[in-house]
Amino acid sequence: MSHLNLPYQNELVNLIDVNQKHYLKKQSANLLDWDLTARQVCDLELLLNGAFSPLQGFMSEADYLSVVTNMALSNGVLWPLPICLDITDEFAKKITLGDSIALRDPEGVVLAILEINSKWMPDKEVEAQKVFGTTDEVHPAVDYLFNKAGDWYLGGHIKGIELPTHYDYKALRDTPKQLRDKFEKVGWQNIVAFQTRNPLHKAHQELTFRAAKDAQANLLIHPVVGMTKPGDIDHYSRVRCYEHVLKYYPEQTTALSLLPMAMRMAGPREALLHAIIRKNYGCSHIIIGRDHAGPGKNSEGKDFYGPYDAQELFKKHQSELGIKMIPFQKVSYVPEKSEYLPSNEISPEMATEDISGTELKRRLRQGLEIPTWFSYPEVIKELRKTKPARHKQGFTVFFTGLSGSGKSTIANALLVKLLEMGDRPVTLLDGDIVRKNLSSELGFSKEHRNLNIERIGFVASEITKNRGIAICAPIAPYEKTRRQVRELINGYGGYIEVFVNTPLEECERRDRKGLYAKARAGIIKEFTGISDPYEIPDEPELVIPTLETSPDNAAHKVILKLEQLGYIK
Ligand code: PPS
Repeated sequence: MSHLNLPYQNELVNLIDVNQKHYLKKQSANLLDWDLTARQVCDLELLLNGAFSPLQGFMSEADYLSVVTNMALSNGVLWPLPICLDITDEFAKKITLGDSIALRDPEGVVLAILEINSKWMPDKEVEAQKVFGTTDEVHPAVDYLFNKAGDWYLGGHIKGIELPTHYDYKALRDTPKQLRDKFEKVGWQNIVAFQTRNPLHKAHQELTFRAAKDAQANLLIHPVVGMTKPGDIDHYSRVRCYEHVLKYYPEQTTALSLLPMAMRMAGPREALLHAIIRKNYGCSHIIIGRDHAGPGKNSEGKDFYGPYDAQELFKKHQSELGIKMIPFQKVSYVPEKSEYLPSNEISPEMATEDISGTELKRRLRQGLEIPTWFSYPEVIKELRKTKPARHKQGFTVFFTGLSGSGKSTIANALLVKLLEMGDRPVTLLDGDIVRKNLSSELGFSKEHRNLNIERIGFVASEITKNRGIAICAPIAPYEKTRRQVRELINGYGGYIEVFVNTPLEECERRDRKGLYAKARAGIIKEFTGISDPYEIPDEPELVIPTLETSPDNAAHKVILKLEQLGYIK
């Protein structure tokens, strides 16, 4: 792999002057538009502001293949992860090499023009295996690659028009150049970067402060606020926590800046990307801790990467990176010393205390005590606000089952019981009601059914996010769509799937609306259970066999389940 003395041009490579911007904006009006996904907006921002330097656009096929297989661009420069623009099949058909397209943010603002020099269909299996070391869809990046990313990639040079707009925490956002200039102004030369996607607790403060002291350097807390691991604490709460913790560092030693990156949770390879980015932001060192950028456990319950794999890979490429690693072991609290120590400094006879992420979540969920040795009172207060105990969170009860299975009847009985309790607002999104209002133009093709469920999921997620209760009762015949709704809502509160299990013969015997008769006669096409599939839920929280359960009793079972899960007290 080629070694470069000055590998990264720390410049705002793609930004342009006002006249050019005006010209490019005019030009973009005649171009085909691509609406960027949330992840693509993050990637584009780092391309435009120089954080991804030396990249000057989305990768070509040659660079992509070289990165996937050799972890280097085709010119030999170290680069760990593919940064390509994924597009749909439909959009790919409209593209010819040499075309330019306008890249727009979700509000329709043109951020850049992409001059396409490469268009290809990636082998996603190979990409997953080589880049992430697995094809297990529990890995967030593999899930994204297989289930969310488009089937085609585009590569090409980018002409930047403007950076994505952020209305939040403007004072804490810096481009690499701005941050380097700040460092220069205050005379900071040795700077240790600390990458994080979690709130900081006492262990982190100790670890980072120690690292900076050892390297005789200043410290940059550089949290990712673009996209992190699904289920992470939202960045608003985290930034409030970072600001609190900042006060615990000696004055003038530490800076906080936000990084609008989309993480892949790619462990060792991602650690290298984190280093390249921090080098571009002017840092001389980066802390690489235990399980850096780790995605957690795979579908067999094993860690995707070894705890120190990232440090090992970093060591191999240290000379190419131009930024030094400060490796860190896991730190634990040693009560007899009233301090945190890294595991290599803890002798076997010393007792230690730890609170894992999972344990912290459990304590927050149940409103239990969190010891003062673990965190700061201001941080705990923020976390309790954002992750209240379950009985204060919103949740969605999602009934699914055949037409006539009894979903609406049970949903209505549940609605009444929850209204009687009266501690949270309750909304019923029944299949028929939704089809009359939200989805009045939709039919029953697979595409329309999915759209219908996605809409219900979206509304329910908003209700859940705002701490209300949503009761949904559509047929929702497809497992994949139900899973998407589950994932969406789980990020905001509870999701309880209830399979209303009534055999087809019984639904047909009841036939309250006379629809089964019509479906059998071929008058209604694509009727669930008759001429269209119903996929039995894989792992619902509750199954209600209606042949032996009255609606009232069924609603009661849901209440008991909610109590057991802690959503009602
Ligand atoms: S889906 O698949 O989830 O979008 O269906 P959903 O919106 O819940 O359907 C609502 C009601 O539409 C009636 N209906 C049909 N159901 C299934 N297949 C076909 N082709 C169809 N045409 C009309 C049916 O009465 C559904 O109501 P429920 O309450 O489930 O009986």
